[in-house]
Amino acid sequence: MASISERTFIAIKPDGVQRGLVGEIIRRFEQKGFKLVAMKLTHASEDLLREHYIDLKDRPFYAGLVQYMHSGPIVAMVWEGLNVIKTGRVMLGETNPMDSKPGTIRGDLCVQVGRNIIHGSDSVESPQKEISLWFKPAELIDYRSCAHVRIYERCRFP
Ligand code: IDP
Ligand code: MG
Repeated sequence: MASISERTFIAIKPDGVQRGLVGEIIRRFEQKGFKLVAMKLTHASEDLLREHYIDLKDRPFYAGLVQYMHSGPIVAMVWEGLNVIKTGRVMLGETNPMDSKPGTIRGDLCVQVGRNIIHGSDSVESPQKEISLWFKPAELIDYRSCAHVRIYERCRFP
C-alpha cells in the first residue's frame, strides 16, 4: 500500500559534486515536497561501491563504474514521501541522458551514460538494502516536517 513514509536512496555522484550540481539537485527534491531524512558527503570505498552495484558485476562497464564512483566525494541522501521511489526515478530521467526528457535531472544536466551524475533506487526492494549499506540507523533522522499538513491531503492541522 502507498505510504507517505516510503523512503528511497539518492546519491549525487562524483561528477555531480565536482560540477557544482549539489544545490540544484537537492532543490528539486525539496521543492517537490519530499522530506530529507539523511545526508552526508562521503568518499566511498571501492568495497562499498562494488557491493552497491553488485547486480551489475557481470556487465562490461562494472569496473569502470566502480572507478568512476570512487573518483571523488558523493552526496548520499535518503528522501521520504508518498511514492518517492517511483517519482524519484521519474525526476532522475532515464539511465542514459540521451533518452532522458528535458525537465528531468539527467535530461537537463548531463550528456553521457557513464557520467550521469545521480543515482536513485530503482525497485521497491533496493532502498532498504542501499540505505543500510550507506547509513547507520542513527544517521536517519526522525522529525516532523511543518510542511507535511500542506503537502498531504489526509493530515490533520496541528
Ligand atoms: P540506473 O542508475 O538508472 O539505475 P543501472 O542500469 O542500474 O541504471 O546502471 C547503474 C549505473 O551504471 C548507471 O547509472 C550508469 O552510471 C552506469 N551505466 C549503465 N549502463 C552503462 C553503460 O552502458 N556504460 C557505462 N556506464 C553505464
Ligand atoms: Mg540501477
